[in-house]
Amino acid sequence: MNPLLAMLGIEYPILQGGMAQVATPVLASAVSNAGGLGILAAGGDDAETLRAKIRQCRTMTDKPFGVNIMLMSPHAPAIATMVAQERVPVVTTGAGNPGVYIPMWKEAGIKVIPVVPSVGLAVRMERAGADAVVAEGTESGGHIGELTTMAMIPQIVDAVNIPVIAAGGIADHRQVLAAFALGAKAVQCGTVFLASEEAPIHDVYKQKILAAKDIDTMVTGRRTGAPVRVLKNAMAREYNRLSDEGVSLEQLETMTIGSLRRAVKDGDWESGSFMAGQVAGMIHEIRSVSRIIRDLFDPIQDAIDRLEIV
Ligand code: TUI
Repeated sequence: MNPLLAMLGIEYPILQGGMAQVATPVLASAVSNAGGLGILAAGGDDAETLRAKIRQCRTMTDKPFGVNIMLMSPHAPAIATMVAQERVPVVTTGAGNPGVYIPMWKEAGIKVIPVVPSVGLAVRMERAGADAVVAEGTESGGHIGELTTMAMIPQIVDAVNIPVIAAGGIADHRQVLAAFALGAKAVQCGTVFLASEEAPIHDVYKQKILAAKDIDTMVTGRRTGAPVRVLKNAMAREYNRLSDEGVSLEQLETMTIGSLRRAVKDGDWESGSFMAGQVAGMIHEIRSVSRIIRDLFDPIQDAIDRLEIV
């Protein structure tokens, strides 16, 4: 039996990525209702805004769901306390080390699943009491580390005793099976859910995902130490040009946060930041969340079951 299904109270071993401004109650409840673990993204929300979203999500699903906390947000400390008060079933974290919050979350009965980009951080998270880790490869959209999913997953699987969830570069059943072959016990997907009927994003964003080819993502901000994978557009090239010219980190960060909203809400291809993973090139149709999840697992369920015996 897959240890994560019982731990998280889900039917399919899949988590939805915590995509800022995209992972709303509508998307998260759709994923949970389809048997995966939906995740509400805190993004840049303050604690009370996010609390309202948690309560709204509870009216939309009876199933468990999680909250993703972006640790670079100035609201992260207040949100960390709020999710403990609300006793959300699962917390995932990104873009930092959540170690200081883990005792409080465990005390509240929360399952804690940090997203990590390396073996070192995975080991530290296990020691700090994490229940599982998401190992997210550089194929992913948004803020990324250096290692690929293929190289990183087996190294983390060998280094820790908690379940490892693979993320980055997973959009169809072949990649899910590969992740399980590498030792992952579940997958986390983001980009494939952007191209869902339920994703609350501008239609231009969905169409740009469908039109993307394999080489149509690029990484901005490598120089500043906050690399972010996005669809290639004028905005992304301009960001890197300014970054190369030495524009301040603060200015660049402000530009990024505003530009994500312009992509998600306005579909502004000129000045929006369309975060997406390298798998955008293999997504060709908009499907329901439930269809996406069934397409990811139904063709390989027997193969996964055989792998688990090995
Ligand atoms: O966090 C993500 N993906 C994100 S966050 C985000 S919002 C943002 N926008 C602009 C700049 C930066 C962030 C968009 N997409 N994925 C999980 C993730 N976590 N990827 C990499 C990491 C990570 C990196 C360093 C996790 C821990 C870490 O530790 C550093 C330390 O403190 O040890």
